Amino acid sequence: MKLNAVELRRIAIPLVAPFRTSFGTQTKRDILLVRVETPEADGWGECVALSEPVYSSEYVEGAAHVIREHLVPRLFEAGSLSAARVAPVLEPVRGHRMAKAAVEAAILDAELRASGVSLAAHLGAVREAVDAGVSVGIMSAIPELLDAVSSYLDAGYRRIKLKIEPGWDVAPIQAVRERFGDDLALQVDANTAYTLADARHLAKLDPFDLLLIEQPLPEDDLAGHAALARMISTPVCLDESIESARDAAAAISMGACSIVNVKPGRVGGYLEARRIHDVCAAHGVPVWCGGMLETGIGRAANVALAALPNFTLPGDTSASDRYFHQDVTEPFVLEDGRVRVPDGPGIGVTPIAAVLEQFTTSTELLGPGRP
Ligand code: NPQ
Ligand code: MG
Repeated sequence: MKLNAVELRRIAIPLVAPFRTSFGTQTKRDILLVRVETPEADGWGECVALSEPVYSSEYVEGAAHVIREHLVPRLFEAGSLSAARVAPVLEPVRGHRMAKAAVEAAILDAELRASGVSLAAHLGAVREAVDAGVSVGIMSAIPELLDAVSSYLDAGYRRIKLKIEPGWDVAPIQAVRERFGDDLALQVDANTAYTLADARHLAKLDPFDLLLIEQPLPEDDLAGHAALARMISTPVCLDESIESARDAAAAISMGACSIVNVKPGRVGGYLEARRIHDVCAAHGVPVWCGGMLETGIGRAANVALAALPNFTLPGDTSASDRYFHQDVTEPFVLEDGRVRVPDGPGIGVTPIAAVLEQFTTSTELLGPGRP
């Protein structure tokens, strides 16, 4: 496949409500979209980097820069491309996995659209719909949290994830358990907000029978997670720590986690995400699909990934209206607590031009002739 041009488009979309995590509060999403033009088809990818480097070291302006200056020139130089060759061609560039993932996703989408194959089928999906979970932000008070959880359960969500941080953990979790009962599928996400010195405090979560605790400790502290996992009964799940299939294998073999959150952006793309799925399956470790408040473009691809066999826990694959009043594609909706896996060619959804224009803050077109 030949690459004719690459468009970088920045969009700004307001969130339906502020989303607070242990690393801050966001009220809008500033997103970089990548569109590739090939002779056969266009393809779309969404970069999950946030505006600021607070979830990981990547951030949207940096991602746009590295794509423009370092990734796209290498792809044009490579001549004929396939999605499978993108990662090898970009291998000399260290890190920048979210940037690489967006570019690979766009090329993969173009390739699959050209051949009429859905991303779900290409990745090895075994389900037509996936169970939807929802991530609930930190609130200023418990009654507000209970109202939020209640409305998500009314909407049909099959699993609740509470964001936690020191000072917002035992009491809110206890309140949610008491109000909604022992059958509620409940898990928590700390986004690295604790240290191993908090192990005895985190053991106080044991009685609440959580599905998992996600990324309690800093991303580079695998040994700490292994030690913590021996001190608490809640299963430890890693998010930020896992940037590759090799990381997943290492974390599993040292006992740092028994469950893995797979986010394609964090690990450099859907093809590496599938390798993580495979390595975890080989170890008997369940995985689930994380989310980064994607628009329909990234959400469509995540839902395709979540349809693979070892995605046995509900993901942060929520409906579009969890985050946005208006999505840039046809919206993803809950049907009996599930989201349908797109079955059209490529990611199976297409941005709505007028909506895209409305949210666009800048565009640039990169061609092979550019220095
Ligand atoms: C996580 N996602 O699993 C991330 C964190 C995250 C759905 O909990 C704006 C504001 C964008 C907060 C992207 C979920 C964000 C954000 C991701 C939080 O750790
Ligand atoms: Mg997380």
